[in-house]
Amino acid sequence: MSLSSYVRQFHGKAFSCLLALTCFTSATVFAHGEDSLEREISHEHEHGKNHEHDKSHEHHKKHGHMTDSQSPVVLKDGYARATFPMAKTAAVYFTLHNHGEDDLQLSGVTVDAKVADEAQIHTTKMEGDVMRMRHLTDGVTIGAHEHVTFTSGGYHVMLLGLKNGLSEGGEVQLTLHFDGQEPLYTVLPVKADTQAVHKHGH
Ligand SMILES: [Cu+2]
Repeated sequence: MSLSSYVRQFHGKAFSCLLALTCFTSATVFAHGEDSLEREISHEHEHGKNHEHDKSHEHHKKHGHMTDSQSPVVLKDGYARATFPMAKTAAVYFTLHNHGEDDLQLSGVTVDAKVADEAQIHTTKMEGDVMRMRHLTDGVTIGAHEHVTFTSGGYHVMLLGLKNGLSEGGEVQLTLHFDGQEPLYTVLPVKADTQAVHKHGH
């Protein structure tokens, strides 16, 4: 993706992010369960259109998702790529938005032990005509008011030591760890990804 199209894409999303910011961030960070993605989306709409903040807060208090800390991190469009049943590795993709005033460091990711042994932050680079992945042990920086997309051919979270592969319709429980921030717990759906070109050498 060229820089200019990246910037255009970011600016297109910035406005809706701003509208949703006030209450949406904490709702997203602490939401969990298999319908967390749908909840995030519907709440964003709710906030954007109606500004029914009080009603939404009630909902989250009732379900125990609301806390006093306001994390600046919002995870969107997350999913894990389905694998064949005996696969030992899988890739996870999402976009992380940093609505805060300070740069954020995603320092590591952990995965539910029932799903896989380990989760690593990887980057992908072309070396000649070979695509190679590298484990980013220092993590990834998300600049203030910026977002970073984890996608096929770029940054991704790699699950290692899958217990049963990942089948479409399943889910993956991940915890994202940030320097100086509350961890972000999220449950992502498993989806078949027909456009992926990601190959793994693990
Ligand atoms: Cu990888």
